[in-house]
Amino acid sequence: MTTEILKLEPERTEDDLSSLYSTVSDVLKDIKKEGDRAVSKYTLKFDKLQLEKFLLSKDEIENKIKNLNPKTKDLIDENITRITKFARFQLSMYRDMQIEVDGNETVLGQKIVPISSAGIYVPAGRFPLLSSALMGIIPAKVAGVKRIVAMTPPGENRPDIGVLYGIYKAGATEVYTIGGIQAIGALAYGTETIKPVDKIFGPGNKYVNEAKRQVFGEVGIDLLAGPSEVLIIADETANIDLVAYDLLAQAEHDIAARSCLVTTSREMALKLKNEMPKYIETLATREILRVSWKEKGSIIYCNNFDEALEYANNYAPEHLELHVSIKHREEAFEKLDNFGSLFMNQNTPVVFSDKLIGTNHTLPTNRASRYTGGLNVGAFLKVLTFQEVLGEVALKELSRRAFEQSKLEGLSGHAKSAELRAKLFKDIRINS
Ligand code: HSO
Ligand code: ZN
Repeated sequence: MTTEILKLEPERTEDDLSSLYSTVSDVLKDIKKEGDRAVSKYTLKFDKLQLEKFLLSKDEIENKIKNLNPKTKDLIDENITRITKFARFQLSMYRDMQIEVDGNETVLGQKIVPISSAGIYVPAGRFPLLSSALMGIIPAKVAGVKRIVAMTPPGENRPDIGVLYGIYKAGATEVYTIGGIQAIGALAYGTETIKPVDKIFGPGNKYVNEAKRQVFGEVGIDLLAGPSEVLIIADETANIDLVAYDLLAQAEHDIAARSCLVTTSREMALKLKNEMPKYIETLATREILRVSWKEKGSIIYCNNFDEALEYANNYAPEHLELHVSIKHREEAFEKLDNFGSLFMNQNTPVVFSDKLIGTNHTLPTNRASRYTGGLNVGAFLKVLTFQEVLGEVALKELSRRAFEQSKLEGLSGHAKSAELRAKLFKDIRINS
């Protein structure tokens, strides 16, 4: 192995998971039992707010967003157009279809149906991310979900007016100012004034994530999005400024955000190791960056490109940027298969997909890209199957086989159900 670690993020220290578990489960239990009263109680406890009601009416929303400056509206409107376009394109690969087997006597098929209600959690972190709501609401709308419930934390200047504009324009049908565990509990169990939803989507802090994990089963969930990550693969052709700022663009999210450079250029690796502090000082988010780069930044030098690809596949990052030659780009595209979203060349930074390029920015973190991709229209759809036996020849054969198998398994009810079918065949193709 010729990989050399020039800078590695320190070992992860595990949070006290048992106290997280019990805090969340206590709140959820209370919300399940006490409904609105518990939501109010925890809003007072965690958000320090005594709220009369949580629902924002259409009039209230329109009143709040009417003074949003036209430039911000234009940015959000264009994002909506582009994200919608890609979600529609993704929808086009889902089709109702059927196939005839057994000499056309048996039909097997699938029917695509949207879930009927979706809860979209819209976090309100240190920075108001104007696109976050769009990434959950737009694919829901495109999929045909009828009831789209947005929940976002209350507080001073919350919801951010731009974010609220996005929630409204993207197509939420109900908007509540509820945050954290309370929001996930209200969405999962419902309260006297809020109907529960079928599936909960959207990123959040560790409490939101844990709450989503605990309500899974009662409702569906999308994925558990943790702190943001980027891994950049750079060869000798890369531009060091672009690499440095793209690492920092990710690291500035919060002190837990992770940035990793994997490079076949030893010169670049050494230079960035030394110069990153200088790059950091050029940005207004330097206070966060100093911590996140120190705690979570890494630089890995690989002696050959294959090793760089292997390192990336094992890291399984949320975002993966390629700053490499055309030859390496083709090789990378073929061999990389663990990433939330891939940024194919140095003209295509993560910030484009964060905001507007059109692909979804809610992506798997914490190595979850080993087993899933990011949020997409398919998460709002159910692929339901059906089958129909039409002819007697097919029926006899299916009946015989199902009967025999049921006997082998000791399931006599199943055997009877199969056997009777053959005896009582009815040709439903003949009008009766
Ligand atoms: N990088 C974040 C999304 C985002 N960043 C939006 C800025 N705006 C998670 O993928
Ligand atoms: Zn970002």
